Amino acid sequence: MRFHILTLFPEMVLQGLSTSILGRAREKGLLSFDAVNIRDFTQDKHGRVDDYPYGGGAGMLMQAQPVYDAWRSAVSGCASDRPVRVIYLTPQGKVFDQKLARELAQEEELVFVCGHYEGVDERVLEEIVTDRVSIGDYVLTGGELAAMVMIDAISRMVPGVLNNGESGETESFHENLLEYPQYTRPELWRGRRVPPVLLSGDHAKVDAWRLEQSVERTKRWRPDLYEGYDLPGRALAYLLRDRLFHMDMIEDIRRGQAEVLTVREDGVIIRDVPTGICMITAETKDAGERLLSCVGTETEVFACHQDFVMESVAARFRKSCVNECFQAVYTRRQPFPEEELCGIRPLTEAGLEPVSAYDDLYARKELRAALRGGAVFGAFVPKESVSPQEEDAALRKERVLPPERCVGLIGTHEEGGMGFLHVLEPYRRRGIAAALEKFLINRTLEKGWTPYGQIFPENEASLRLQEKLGLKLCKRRIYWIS
Ligand code: 4GM
Repeated sequence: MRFHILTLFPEMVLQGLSTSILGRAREKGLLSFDAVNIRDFTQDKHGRVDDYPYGGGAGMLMQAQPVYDAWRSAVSGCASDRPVRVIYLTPQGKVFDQKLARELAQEEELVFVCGHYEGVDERVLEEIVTDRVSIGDYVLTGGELAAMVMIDAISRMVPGVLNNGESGETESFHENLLEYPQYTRPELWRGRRVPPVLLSGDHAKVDAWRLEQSVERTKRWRPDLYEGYDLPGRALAYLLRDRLFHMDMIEDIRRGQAEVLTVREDGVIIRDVPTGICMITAETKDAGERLLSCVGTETEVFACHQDFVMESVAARFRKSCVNECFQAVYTRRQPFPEEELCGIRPLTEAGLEPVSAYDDLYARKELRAALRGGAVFGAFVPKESVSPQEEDAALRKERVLPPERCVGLIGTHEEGGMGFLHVLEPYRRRGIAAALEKFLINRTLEKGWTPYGQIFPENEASLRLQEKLGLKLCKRRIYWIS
């Protein structure tokens, strides 16, 4: 990786980067440093590169032309196929962090512009700078130290720079945690002992202790960092306190399709990534409001676990269409015996035609999405008779009619719940709905998931079916609002 540093003090930068790990990486050819002296590009016969600010004010500004020409010179030799990123170090920039270090370490070449005096003529910044970055909320006498801080953090992410074979990358799990305390010999120093667990030789215990220390330190010293730590794990710990009620959110996280937005002591909000649906639970109206404050107005659908949260959503996002549901969860792990009552097979969009009786259902875009995703199953029975219209259609399209008809269906909503359960009127009361649900429960269990569904409180037939199949019903309502 090649760094170009535009500066009035090239020797300061080169000295700082020539020792220790970065110096060795440069000798190995992994890194190279090109310090470009901005003063070499002045057109002033006295070698000046600064002047007074228009409009008055204290101090001097670096002029545009020498900076621009220094940049031209630095990038003239770059063979890169895309424009080289140019970073301007300024207290007004976006604050540098590990994420940006990781991102910049992917580049082949980088240019750093180090300002002095009171800053740099805005026009050259507009012309060449791609990223304005600050290393923290304080002011330095020049941009050089800030550039060197960034170069150090970026370089250690370049493969091979750290000699111990480590990637320089912390595990993503540890990303938002502070380091645990470390100890070396002697065991006893000025009356202070090394924590005994570290001498126990029990690696699992050592790991657990270190994690606990990291978590405690982060909570105490960097609560801002802790907010982003292990969001899925912390969300699950909260939601599992009321498992039936929160199974929709729990499963969304476990199935790996949730983005956990915020976890608080008194509530959780997640987004189902495939659908964009937000699911939220909160203990108080205030907690709900705080959770909702991190959601953009683009969200179309919310699943709220409390009426007061639903009211906040209605007020905040101007939504009014509300559906209330109970949640039923199949908490046993055993599958049902596979029955031979009727054939159950995946239903595709092409399979729509023989089931025109389901027009109302198919009008729902969720069902069409589920069909496309292969998440819908049909119950098929032998055709007793073929209507003249069906025969006619088959002849026109020169294809053979299937010998069966689809008389019922069930599917999995994109966000995870079982649903769409429907059986044609003449085929009801013969156990087809139960067979369909047993079938889908078995398929869901095979994936290692917990089957659950949401039922309208007035759908008594479905509530009876859930009870018959042994699902546990949670009678607290979930409010869908869109
Ligand atoms: C003002 C404008 C960067 C000052 C441009 C540079 C702090 C940071 C300077 C400049 C700086 C920082 C030089 N001080 N927080 N001083 O990253 O280049």
